[in-house]
Parts: sequence; structure tokens; C-alpha cells
Amino acid sequence: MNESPFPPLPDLSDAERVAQARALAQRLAMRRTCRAFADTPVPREVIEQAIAAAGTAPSGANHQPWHFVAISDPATKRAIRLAAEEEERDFYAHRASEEWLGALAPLGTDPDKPFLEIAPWLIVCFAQRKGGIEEDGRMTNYYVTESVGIACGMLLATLNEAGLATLTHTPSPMGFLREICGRPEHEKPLMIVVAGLPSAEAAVPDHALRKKGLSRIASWI
Ligand code: IYR
Repeated sequence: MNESPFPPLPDLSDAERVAQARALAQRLAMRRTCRAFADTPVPREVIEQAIAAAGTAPSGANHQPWHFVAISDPATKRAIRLAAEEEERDFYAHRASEEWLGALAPLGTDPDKPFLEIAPWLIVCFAQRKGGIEEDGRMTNYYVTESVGIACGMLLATLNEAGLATLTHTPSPMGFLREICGRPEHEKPLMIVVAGLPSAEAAVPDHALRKKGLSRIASWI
């Protein structure tokens, strides 16, 4: 096994560590899921850097089992909107249980997804079920959903740092995304990350502001 020295970490005092952690926590806490986007363009370089950040996520056996398709092409965004809305109409009218619809009611979502066409960027996040680091199509990948979930979190955090609004959108089922994006059979679409600026009408439902406090989400032993 070849190896290199562990890279230097910033030499911070305890107080500086707390301040750094608090500052980032506060910026992340300001992230709001956005469902109404403006058509204001966002430079491709921002999206490139966010995907580069996502690509540094830890992953099972360092296989990096992800692929991100960044879409700004209007015709492709329209195709995704039309296919997603078709699935969503069926979901809201037939497939979703009463309980599920009840859980969504405080968010006010519905089958119309104009943001898929209006937002400047759609980032379709794929999980590679196999292929290894070489993407040879044969090696098994490990902890795929966990790995891609972490990468998507880092993608969202970077977009938030860049002053963009985001939405994690999961049309159900999502198989159509593989076809539209021209990705292989062994890749599973996990989510669409929609990125851009909020429109003047964008609003945040009260339900989204109900965050569990630290004492509920953490225990200390
Ligand atoms: N995919 C649907 C429904 C939906 C499901 C959950 I769970 C959400 O948190 C939000 C929406 C839609 O996008 O409308």
C-alpha cells in the first residue's frame, strides 16, 4: 500500500473551531427548499464547483459511485418537466396513500412542476450500482446510496454557500431520467437538485420551518 502524509489542518484555537462551526451551521440553517424559481441565469462555473465539491465525498471503497448530469438546455429541461408531471399526476391521483398525501399537505406540493423548466440548472444525481473507480461496469460498488447521499449533501451545501436556492426533487418513479440523460442501465437516478434564484413569488411553508432542536436530534453519552 502506498501512502502520503496526512494533509495539514488549520491550526485553530478551541474558540476559533467553535466560531467556524457555528458560522457554517448558521449559513446552512438559512437554506430553504425553494419551489418557485426565477429564470435568471447562473454561470456554469458555479455548478462545476458544486459538483467538484460533491465529488470529494467519502464513498464505499472510494469507488465514487456517482454521476451528475447538469442540464441547462431548455429542450431537455422541458422533456424532464413533461415526463415528471406525467408521473406526478398519477402519483397524486392514484399511487400515493391517503397518509402520504396528508403528510405532503402542509407543504402544498402538487403535480405541476414549472420550476423544472424555469430554473437555470437541473442536476440529475445518479448512483452507480457497479463499476468501481475505473467504471469498468463489472466491479461491485458498496454503500452506494449512503455515498451518493453524502455527495448530494455536499452539493447542496456548496450551492447554498454560492448564494443559490435549491430543491431536492424526487419524481416518482424516476426511471425516465436515465433515458433522457442517456445514462446506462446500472445507474439509478436518486434525485434532481434544482438550482437557481428564487422567484418573487417564492414562499416557505410554516411546516418547513419546524426544525427539530439539537436536544431532540442528538444524545450525549
Ligand atoms: N414527488 C412528489 C411528492 C413529494 C414527496 C415528498 I416525501 C416530498 O417531501 C415532496 C413531494 C412531488 O415532488 O410533488
